[in-house]
Amino acid sequence: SSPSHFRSGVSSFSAIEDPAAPNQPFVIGVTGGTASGKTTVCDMIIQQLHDHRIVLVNQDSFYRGLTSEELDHVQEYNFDHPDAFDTEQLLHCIETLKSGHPYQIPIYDFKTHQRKSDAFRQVNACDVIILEGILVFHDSRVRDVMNMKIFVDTDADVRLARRIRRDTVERGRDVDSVLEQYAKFVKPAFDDFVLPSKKYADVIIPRGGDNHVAVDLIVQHIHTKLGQHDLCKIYPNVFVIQSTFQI
Ligand code: UZR
Ligand code: MG
Repeated sequence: SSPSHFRSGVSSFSAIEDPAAPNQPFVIGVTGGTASGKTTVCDMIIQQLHDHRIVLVNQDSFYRGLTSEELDHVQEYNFDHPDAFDTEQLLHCIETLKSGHPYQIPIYDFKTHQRKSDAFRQVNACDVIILEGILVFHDSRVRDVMNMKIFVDTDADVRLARRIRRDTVERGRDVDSVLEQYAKFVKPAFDDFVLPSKKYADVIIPRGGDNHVAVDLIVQHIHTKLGQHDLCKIYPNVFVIQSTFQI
């Protein structure tokens, strides 16, 4: 291969300086409005990348548990605001996984608005991290750990219809409360925080999980990038020599 080809492996320098550190995983961010099909797109990517070790990290897992005062006024609580998430902990999770160590992800219960006190989801070192959630593009520090940013773009009426079905069936809510919360918090936060983050996307997927062509293209790209990572593992010295030439 040509030297220019090898130069694309620059992200592996730190791994070479520290022989104990493995090659860093490829981090994909997936965002979009509520019920846009983020989870479906992630599942499709994971299925098609079956030959790699992939960890899916949901921003939902990093919801802060509500205090008893907040629970008393849960109708007033804005779950769609960036402050509802523990972003420091999310960053720590991604950094830990990137450095090749396992992490215990909290388990959040949408019915009680609490984290489970006695259980975690243990995730291990991996080749690919997919970070999914409504506000994963909001904080620049979170955006900066991503190698690829995907925005799932689905019409608001389709999303609301899905949201009603999901919250009533899976999250134990009634239709009136879902609609009230949508008008009061979900839609304004989408307009204020989610939609403006679309400009950071590398790829925008119309129609979410129905868009097989888009997902195929994304998977192709990830395969290419992971192939380059694999080259780093086989020829680590090439990168060191290349860096000397660049200086
Ligand atoms: P997705 N959410 C709840 O309904 N209850 C909670 O305890 C925590 C979050 C909702 C949240 C947001 N807001 O719109 C949605 N509200 O979960 C994000 N209201 O989940 O990305 O899967 O749509
Ligand atoms: Mg989801």
